[in-house]
Amino acid sequence: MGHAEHHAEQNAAPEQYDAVVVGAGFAGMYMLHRLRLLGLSARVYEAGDGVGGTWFWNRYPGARCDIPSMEYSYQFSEALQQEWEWSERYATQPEILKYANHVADRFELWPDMQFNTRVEAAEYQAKSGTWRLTLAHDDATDEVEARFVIMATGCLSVPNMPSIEGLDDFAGELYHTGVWPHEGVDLTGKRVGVIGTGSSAIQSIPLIAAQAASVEVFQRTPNYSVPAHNAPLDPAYVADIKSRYAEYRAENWQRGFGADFRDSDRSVFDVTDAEREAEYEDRWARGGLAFLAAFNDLPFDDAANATAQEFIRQKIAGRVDDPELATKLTPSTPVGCKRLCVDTDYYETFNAPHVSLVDLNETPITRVTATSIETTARAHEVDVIVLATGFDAMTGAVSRIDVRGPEGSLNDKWARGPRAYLGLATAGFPNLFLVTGPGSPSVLSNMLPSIEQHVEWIADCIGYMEQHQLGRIEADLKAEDEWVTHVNEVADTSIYPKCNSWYLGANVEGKSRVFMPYLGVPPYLEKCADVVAKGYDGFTLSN
Ligand code: NA7
Repeated sequence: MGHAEHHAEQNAAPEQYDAVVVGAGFAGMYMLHRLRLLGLSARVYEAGDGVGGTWFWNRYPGARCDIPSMEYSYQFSEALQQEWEWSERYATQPEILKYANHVADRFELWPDMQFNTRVEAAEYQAKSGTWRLTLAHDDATDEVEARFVIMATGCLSVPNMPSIEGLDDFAGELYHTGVWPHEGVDLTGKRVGVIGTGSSAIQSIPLIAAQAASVEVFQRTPNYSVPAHNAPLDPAYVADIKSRYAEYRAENWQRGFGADFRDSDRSVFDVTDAEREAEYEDRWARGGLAFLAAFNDLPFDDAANATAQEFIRQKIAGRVDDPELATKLTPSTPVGCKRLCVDTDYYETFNAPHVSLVDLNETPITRVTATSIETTARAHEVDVIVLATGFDAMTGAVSRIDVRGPEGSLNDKWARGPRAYLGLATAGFPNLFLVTGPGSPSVLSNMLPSIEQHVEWIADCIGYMEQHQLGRIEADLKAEDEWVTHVNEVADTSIYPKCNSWYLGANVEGKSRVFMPYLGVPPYLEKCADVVAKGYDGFTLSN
């Protein structure tokens, strides 16, 4: 019996929708809103028991966004952006989650969202031209059918669990930053081992250290971090932006990460050494990711990037008392090649006597026992292990759904790395859209505006199809191949392929090493608009 017949036998008449959206993060919520505006029936399925996506799950101490809150928010509704009050320069996870809930209330999204429901499979039905989805909830499975499927599954939604021998035998408390307990964790007086030193670790370690009796940080690769200089938002600053919000947002579109980035059009080599240092000092003093935009060649030119590396190295040396420890905390990779981190007192935390670093390059972890993390040197006895080991980024969530198109499975197609046209659709999978999928700027941009741009593109496309009574859209393989080649060519002109980052999938064992995001917001926006202007160039539309 074929896969399809088997399903049909299980459930003779699945519920029918025009569109199913997978995920109730910022992408899924806005997608639902736009589909409703088109007059379509739509249903959102979400594995968690609330909205917010990555902000629903990542509740570790210190979790906050490192894009300024005034631009890490929706802009589709002027009323919404005027009424919402952010309290700090960088919003905390609880505040972002509150905002997500506010949006769900304000646009009455709740009735069309179903929680605690995981989409396990999506199978294209050749006869009807619809997708049949298998849903898992409350120990039961269920099926629904939809003409369109939109994967709003997020770029950082599947935790990367390290395969360390004995981890399951650990008798103490074990947490992953990406699935932190909702009730919080009291670490008072505990001996804590933190594995990983990416953004999640760098944000949480100072707060963990404030509670714990001891903190041992197990570092495989040091990361560069720039101080956040977080602060309450100045009401005058907020009022100014709100008086010209649309203009402010438009500026964001000219830049990848937003207006606050103040992208420079100068090369490192256009200025004197003193001017260069002054620029770095100024950006360091203001804080945040904008450091990376000090000169336009930092992401592309090794010699230019080396000047930024040297500057941060000096800063780390100035923040850590023990010079040997400072050296261990100092990366040797290009700045920005792994995602730059933004911290509050990360390096200073290592000056406290109860905080120490275990350099896994010197003494790798051999196994975890019931009571310790063992390295080649010794057993480190701990009560709590915090895995700050990141995510199976960009493709993890989609790859955990068994997606089968008319010609085969998506996981087979993507076995040697994801292939998608504009990160919006993938050839062989009609009427299936990806929000901020691989090959779109996504994680190399401010995610919120990028999500909105994708949702609007997809909604406009479906609206166009409805208007012209077209039932089927599929990306052309040729257009997709050309786009994937272009994504790689652009990446190869940059520093990004030069270290083992999650942008490349290098953090996940066995994952193909392919650079997944597209580097360049303005050319990407132009390309998306051009595709539409040319009647969905690179796609085949039919009845
Ligand atoms: P990241 O940035 O992927 O960091 C994960 C960290 O965990 C990183 O330091 C890894 O070292 C380390 N890691 C992963 N697996 C292991 C094993 N097996 N042993 C030791 N260390 C390990 O994830 P985050 O959650 O911090 O941040 C993700 C993004 O969220 C961030 O970039 C922002 O965009 C927001 P490695 O560098 O791979 O050697």
